[in-house]
Amino acid sequence: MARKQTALEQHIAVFGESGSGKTVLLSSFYGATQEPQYSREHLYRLYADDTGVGNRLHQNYLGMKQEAQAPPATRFESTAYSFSIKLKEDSNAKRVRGRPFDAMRLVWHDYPGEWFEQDASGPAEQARRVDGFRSLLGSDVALFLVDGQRLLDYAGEEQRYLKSLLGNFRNSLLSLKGELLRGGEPLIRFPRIWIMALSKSDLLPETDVYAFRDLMIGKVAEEINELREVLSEFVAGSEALAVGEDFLLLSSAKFETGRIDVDTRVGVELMLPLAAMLPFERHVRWARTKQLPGKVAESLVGAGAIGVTALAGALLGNRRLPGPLRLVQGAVGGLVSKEAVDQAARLAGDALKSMNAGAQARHDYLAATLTQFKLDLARGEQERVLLRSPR
Ligand SMILES: Nc1nc2c(ncn2[C@@H]2O[C@H](COP(=O)(O)OP(=O)(O)OP(=O)(O)O)[C@@H](O)[C@H]2O)c(=O)[nH]1
Ligand SMILES: [Mg+2]
Repeated sequence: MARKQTALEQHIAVFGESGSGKTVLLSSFYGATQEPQYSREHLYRLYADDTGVGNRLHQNYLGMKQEAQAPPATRFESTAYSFSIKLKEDSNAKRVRGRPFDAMRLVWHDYPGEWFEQDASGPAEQARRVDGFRSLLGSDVALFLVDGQRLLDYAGEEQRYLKSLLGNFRNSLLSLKGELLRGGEPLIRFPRIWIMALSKSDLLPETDVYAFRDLMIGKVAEEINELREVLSEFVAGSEALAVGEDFLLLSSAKFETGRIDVDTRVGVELMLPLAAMLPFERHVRWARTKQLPGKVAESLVGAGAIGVTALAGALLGNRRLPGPLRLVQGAVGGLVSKEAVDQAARLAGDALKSMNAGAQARHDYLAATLTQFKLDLARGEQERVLLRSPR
């Protein structure tokens, strides 16, 4: 009997001033997934839900790779790009039926750089901005880009750039606040993880993620706090909010004269694991360690949140495990206990590696992919490209 197709959808929102590298990042991310080696090295394929959009991104990528041509500026566009992740064929029909979801989708929201810098020209433009912003409120993770080129331009007085970057964004948020919060009611659904990401990090080869964090905290701790305060006015349960606690280095390619090397990248491969796993880990931890208002806890980890139990079930491969991991097996939808969700979110180190190896060996591509995402994040931390908040 055919059952309804369900997709686990993860949204990510990318904020950055005009020229900070958003379109190149998206094109580099997507283009690499279309290379022949990608499907050899991964247990899934990724494609754009809209073929035309996919071709355009792929074309951007090929333009860089083959003609050393960066994609044209897109400063006025606010767009959501939807990608589907299709797992390799699993021959075990029973397991496929038992999957808590059949597909994964990544929705990438590109926030136009221009909105950062200029006030809306009139009511129509303002309405467009409010709509654009509202569409990305479903994202759990937001990436806030700090432009490596601008840091270089302001070497020695980086705070001048950083203060204006954070200040402009804070102001643009404030100008949308009245219209976004109808009746002043704070939002339950809102990006709660704001990662500070250094784009074009290839221009600053000496800077690892710790140095980037130290620069941000050293120069603009106050402005980060102010941004956190403004963001916390938008959300219900602002204890469950991490602004400037996670850091990431990004480089979409190495830009040289006459050549753009798209194979030399930093952090781009972490975008998918971050979107898929970071909210899961964080929300479960918050629910455990913080006193959250009922509605907020429910939206983060309750039955209403499609992600958490489904993801935990899939990650653990719906297997019966010893110790505290007790899974209610067999039920379509991958019912798992609260403890199992907790364990799945905390899974790390050797236990994670052996779960991943086990899933690969039994060709459970869903569990293998999700555990691989967690391994990827751990490797990103080891390589000092990613720094996750300990909170
Ligand atoms: N060195 C280096 N340069 C980059 C990188 N990514 C982007 N650039 C440069 O930055 C320029 C602008 O990048 P875009 O991706 O178009 O910027 P954007 O954020 O989309 O800008 P708007 O569309 O105007 O909002 C590119 O043309 C490249 O020259 C990177 O990873 N490394
Ligand atoms: Mg752009």
